[in-house]
Amino acid sequence: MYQPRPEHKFTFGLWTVGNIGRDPFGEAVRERLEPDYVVYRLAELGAYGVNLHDEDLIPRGTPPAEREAILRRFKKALQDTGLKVPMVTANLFSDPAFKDGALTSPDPWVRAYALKKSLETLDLGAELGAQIYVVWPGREGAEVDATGKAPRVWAWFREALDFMAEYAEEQGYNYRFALEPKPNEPRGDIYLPTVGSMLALIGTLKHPHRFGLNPEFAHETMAGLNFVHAVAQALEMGKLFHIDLNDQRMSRFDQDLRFGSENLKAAFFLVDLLEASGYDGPRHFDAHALRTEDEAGVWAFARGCMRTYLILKEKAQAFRADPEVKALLEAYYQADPEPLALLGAYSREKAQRLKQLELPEACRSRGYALEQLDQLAVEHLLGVR
Ligand code: GLT
Ligand code: MN
Ligand code: MN
Ligand code: MN
Repeated sequence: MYQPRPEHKFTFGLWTVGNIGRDPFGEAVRERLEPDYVVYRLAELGAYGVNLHDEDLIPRGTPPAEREAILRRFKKALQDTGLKVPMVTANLFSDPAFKDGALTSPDPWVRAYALKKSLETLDLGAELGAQIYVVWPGREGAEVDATGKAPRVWAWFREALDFMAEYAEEQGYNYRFALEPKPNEPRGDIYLPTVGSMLALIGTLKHPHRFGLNPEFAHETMAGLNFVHAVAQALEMGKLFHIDLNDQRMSRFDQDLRFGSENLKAAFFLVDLLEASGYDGPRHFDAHALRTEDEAGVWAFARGCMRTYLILKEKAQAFRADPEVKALLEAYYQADPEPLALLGAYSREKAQRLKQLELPEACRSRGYALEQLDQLAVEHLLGVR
């Protein structure tokens, strides 16, 4: 029961299960895991794929011969296990050069270097078969507004994204670019804080069809927003290209907790939404084991993320199939043809009839039975139905 299999499309990043547990106050508590070792372990657990930053696989400054050896070992592990690399991304946050931004640094040398690193990561990903390229503008932010940078960063960021898309196109790479918003951390404020702000940016790019979202549960939650609603909007716009699943308490630092460990109800409705939506991309767990854990705890964490997802999937299906839920929902969505005939596309005739409309008094006194409906969801979650 609840055994993850590759067709569930569960993925982890090398940086997630490989997280060594450093935090701003404490040193590493775990050893770095070799990338090929991670591949074998994830395959045993039933994952579909492994994602990476350029530097997770090939640390900065690795000599070319060593780079080839790492790549050979990693590719062999992929071949032995059938694990995929669906997504890659450039680390544009660790290098001290990026302390005041990477693609939006005020220093054009740094902007050019960030772009070069992005192009190289596109090459690396293509070599590994990746088709999703995430851009997380973690350092594209500020603590100080005295620079007047806020109005300028948009052009820099947009130009860089257009550049990457055209490079990928010219190389014949088949990427979809997934942009990942976050409100703050590591910067005091990040310029692209929410799913809404990213969606708005996409419309201003040269090749908008190549760009979509990589929303993260923790990030919208940090901003006090409803992640399920954010994902629903991205889905409706055909812009959910990738998703980062984890958990988070509101208004704290980025916790990246095990999926479903904190906001079980939000996780339930998220799985309900995703599974019904036809989204067939990876379910990526961008989370890591608690700092209290050794390596056994890391694999328990990874198993837990996938197991909770599968349990919630089963519960969501049972909830939707529950006759009481169905009856409540049928009453909830009124299908009276009379008002429906007045809605939809504009016509002069409809506008005239709308002006004559008298709202039935029952619309004011009606109850929506949401207390019953929500209690049923809670009871499914608690396992008593
Ligand atoms: C980093 C960040 C994540 C992003 C990763 C992609 S790196 O761990 O916290 O939310 O998805 O660069
Ligand atoms: Mn996060
Ligand atoms: Mn993180
Ligand atoms: Mn993320």
